[in-house]
Amino acid sequence: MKASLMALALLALACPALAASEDAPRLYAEHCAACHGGDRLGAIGPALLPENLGRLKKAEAEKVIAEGRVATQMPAHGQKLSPEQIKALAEYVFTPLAAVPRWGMEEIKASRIVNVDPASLPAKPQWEADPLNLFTVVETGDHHVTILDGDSLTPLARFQSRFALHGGAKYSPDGRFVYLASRDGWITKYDLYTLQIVAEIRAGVNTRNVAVSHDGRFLMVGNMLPHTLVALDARDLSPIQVIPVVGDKGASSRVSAVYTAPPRASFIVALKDLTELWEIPYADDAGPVLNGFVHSYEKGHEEGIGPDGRFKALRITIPDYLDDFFFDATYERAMGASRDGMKGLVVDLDIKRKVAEIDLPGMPHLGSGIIFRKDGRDFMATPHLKEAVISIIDMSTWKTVKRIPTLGPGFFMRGHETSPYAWIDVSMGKDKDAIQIIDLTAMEIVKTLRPAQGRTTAHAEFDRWGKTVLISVMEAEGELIAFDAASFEIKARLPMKRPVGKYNVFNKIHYSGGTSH
Ligand code: DHE
Repeated sequence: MKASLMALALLALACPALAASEDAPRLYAEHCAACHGGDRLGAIGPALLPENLGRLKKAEAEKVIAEGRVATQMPAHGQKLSPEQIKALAEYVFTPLAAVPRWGMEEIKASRIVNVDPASLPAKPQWEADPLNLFTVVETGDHHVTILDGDSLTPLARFQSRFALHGGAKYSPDGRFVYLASRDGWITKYDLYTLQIVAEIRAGVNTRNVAVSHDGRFLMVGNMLPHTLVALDARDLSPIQVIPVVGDKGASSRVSAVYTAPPRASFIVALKDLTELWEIPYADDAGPVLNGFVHSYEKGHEEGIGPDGRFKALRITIPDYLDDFFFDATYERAMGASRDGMKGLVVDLDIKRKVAEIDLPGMPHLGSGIIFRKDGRDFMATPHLKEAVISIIDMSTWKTVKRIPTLGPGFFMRGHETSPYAWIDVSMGKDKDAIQIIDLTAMEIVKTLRPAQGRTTAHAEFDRWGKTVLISVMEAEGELIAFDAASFEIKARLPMKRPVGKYNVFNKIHYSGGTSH
């Protein structure tokens, strides 16, 4: 024993990297735990888990440890730690935890912060602007959110957000409140009328996204860690129920996405590790309806899931795992992107099974797709994360009617009921500074813009009238560029810190076919 310890010590002397990696938990406890939590689940700093670090590369993590992060409380450690120690720490935070951390009702409840009694809020906006033409702009560069007046293109407010907000901001049905989700599981409720945070709660350790019921009463949070869905009361974010995401054979799963299906009064949930799509009804009469429904189907195919409580889920067995999905205009069908990235599945939510396959290679980012009407029919258009193409699918036949070649693979796509054009980015390819505009009638690209040469430019969003389009220059010292939607001329440039997404109140609360929900 003594000999092997001695050998290790000698080896460590000869190899500082080995010494540092052996020491990583101690280094973490000494330099990181106070802010990021001894369990790496986050405290005043974000959680340091591979799932939460998302697209951050190890080399970037090393740079942050060495140099700190501007405009945050993250200090530089380059003077205190050797390069080997910094490397070991980066390696350590990218190591998955040995066991899924507990984050149940007790922990969720204890995390809730209520800043304002929602009942005490004034009935009217405390500022002059069109409340339905506001944009919520998420700036991940310094973890802030800007509330922008969509008419004057001037900010009404800017506030610090939780670390790494991700996914679309969601609004209450009247457009008054905005709900934001961070990758760390924090859900924030912000009042646009008084420009203040109403309440916050940590619903998970690593959250995928949040949906708001169309009647504004509930929020459903989909988590990756732990494997749960968490229902919240939209008024003050008090937790109602934690639903374990467990399949009929007992295996649990991460949530791929949860979205609201308004005409069904239900949440629809796709899962990363189970070949099931879940529907969770939230109408007051859902209980009895659900029970009747459950018994009318064969056990194992569909049944109520979860502990007793207000919400129960129905499962639909499907042939593949879904990473992302999208609805048709009636919300009777969900189109999902399959794991192999080769095809899309169409699942009929009423007859509860897959009804068609769509020829969709190249990992479509379906949540970013749009629906538009042409010749009296609905078409769906979607970008692909791995292919330089936009696919257009006739939603009555599920046939791909056109593949429009683009300058590169892209993330996002946007249209608007009043505009003949859709705007796409090609930010996953080498022409990451280009924005391309598609004429939806001709189904072809009519214009390529490069408003900020050499800089990553992505994510369009129309204003409520379809007259202005906002685009992000997604760089640390980035900007929001406002274009005239018809002439494609620049109307304004607003400096921002890596603005990622922007969400127009009117378009979201009216479930515009041209934007995400
Ligand atoms: Fe996103 C939305 C999944 C990486 C920026 N992204 C979403 C949604 C999903 C998703 C399921 C819909 C949530 C909603 O609106 O309720 N995103 C994924 C991934 O699987 C992926 C590829 C890997 C991951 O890290 O999770 C991924 N996403 C990114 C990024 O790297 C982006 C560009 C920068 C970032 O901040 O993380 C990014 N995702 C966005 C944005 C939206 C989004 C801006 C909202 C789009 C919208 O307009 O609604």
